[in-house]
Amino acid sequence: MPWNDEFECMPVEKLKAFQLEKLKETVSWVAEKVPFYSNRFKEMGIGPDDLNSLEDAAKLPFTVKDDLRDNYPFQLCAVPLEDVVRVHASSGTTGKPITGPYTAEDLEQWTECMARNLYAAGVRKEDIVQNAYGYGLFTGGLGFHQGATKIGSTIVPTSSGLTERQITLMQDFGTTVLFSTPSYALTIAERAEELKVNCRDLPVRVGIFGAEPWTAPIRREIEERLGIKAQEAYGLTELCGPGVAFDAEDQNGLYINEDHFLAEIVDPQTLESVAEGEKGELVFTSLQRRAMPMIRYRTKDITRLWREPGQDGRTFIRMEKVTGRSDDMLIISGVNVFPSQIESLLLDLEEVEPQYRLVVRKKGYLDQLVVQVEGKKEIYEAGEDRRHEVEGKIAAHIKGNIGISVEVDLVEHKFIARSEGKALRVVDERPKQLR
Ligand code: DLL
Repeated sequence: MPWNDEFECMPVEKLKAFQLEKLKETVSWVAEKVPFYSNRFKEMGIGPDDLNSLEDAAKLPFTVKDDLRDNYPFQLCAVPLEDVVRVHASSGTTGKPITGPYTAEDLEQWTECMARNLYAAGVRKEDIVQNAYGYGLFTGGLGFHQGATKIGSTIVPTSSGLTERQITLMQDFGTTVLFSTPSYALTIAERAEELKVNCRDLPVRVGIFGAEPWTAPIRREIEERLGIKAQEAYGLTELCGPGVAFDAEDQNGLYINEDHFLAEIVDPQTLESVAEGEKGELVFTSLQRRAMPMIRYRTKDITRLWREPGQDGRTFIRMEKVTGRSDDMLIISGVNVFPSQIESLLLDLEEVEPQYRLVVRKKGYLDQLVVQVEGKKEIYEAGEDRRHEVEGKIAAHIKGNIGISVEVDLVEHKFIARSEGKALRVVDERPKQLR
């Protein structure tokens, strides 16, 4: 049974009518309150009255991250600051941060979305949940905290880091649920193995992971090493944080909280809508947010959407696991490559650990990709010949599957810095103007 069957199982036609009503309300709200939007609507000659079906959302202008940066910190805010009860922010890797202000009602709705996510993963009142997402400006810590509070679970708010203490608390408190990024879950698993703690013997039975792309083989690796089910949370600061989409126990795509977010897929080049089921860039419009609603926000996340009757009667549209962002895509010898493709291929091979880094360099006019991956201890220590043999095997596996030639560097154990939050997978050493 879902957390909120009224919405999660709403008949599709009724859900769409609800979305249309909320879309019109949101467009009227921002047209009235946010000059940035009212100016754009005027320029395009569009307003709430032009929205007669959900497809008409495609007439609205897009919003991109730079719009948020240019209007930093609160120029896109639709309420006076005295009505804002919390501000989160995300810094990204370059430029100014972007802000996420919330009214009290926005916070409640976010909490509701998170409760749906956690409940679908099997979290209940009786659970002891260890929250190893960072608490602070990042939305992960407090977002998960609020959802678990709503369900009534016992929360252990460890935040990220201090890995040994995470493991001690898991043992001492009998943690049953873990929240963290997937890369931090692997860091915890590895440290536990070093400390000779067998996580599979601990009471922890489920984890909810997100905030960064992770492939199906990494999911299996986490499940195997921690002896848990690895469930998923997806979201972004611009919309609320985690709680935008979540999977259920069947792990078959992520249900989008459609009463809060209208999802579309567009071709990232032409920006035209693509047909349901086709891959492209995910675009969201907030439907109930008051402090800073987003109109057609381009996430840069690549996925596809489909609708079919879901687990426990859910009717929400589903999105495929996001394994890449359009801005993480590398073009190597003319071939488009996502880091996640390399990740999946590396995990096919038993000679390596799931710890890798992709370094992009310029060699003459060409882009060169160096795959640094940690060899299993016994392989790395078996000497140079064996290392070269494995490097050759990895390069051939990548060439055979995606057709690009890469240089492989089998590195020693712990060469790659361990992640406590979002892992850094790509290091771009090309001069800025040549990327
Ligand atoms: O990462 C919110 C979050 C916190 C989600 C905790 C899940 C768990 P941002 O820091 O603004 O917000 O980063 C948002 O992270 O556009 C995706 O590219 C990526 N991302 C988030 N969740 C997933 C996921 C939080 N499950 C950006 N799979 C998004 C793949 C994800 N990528």
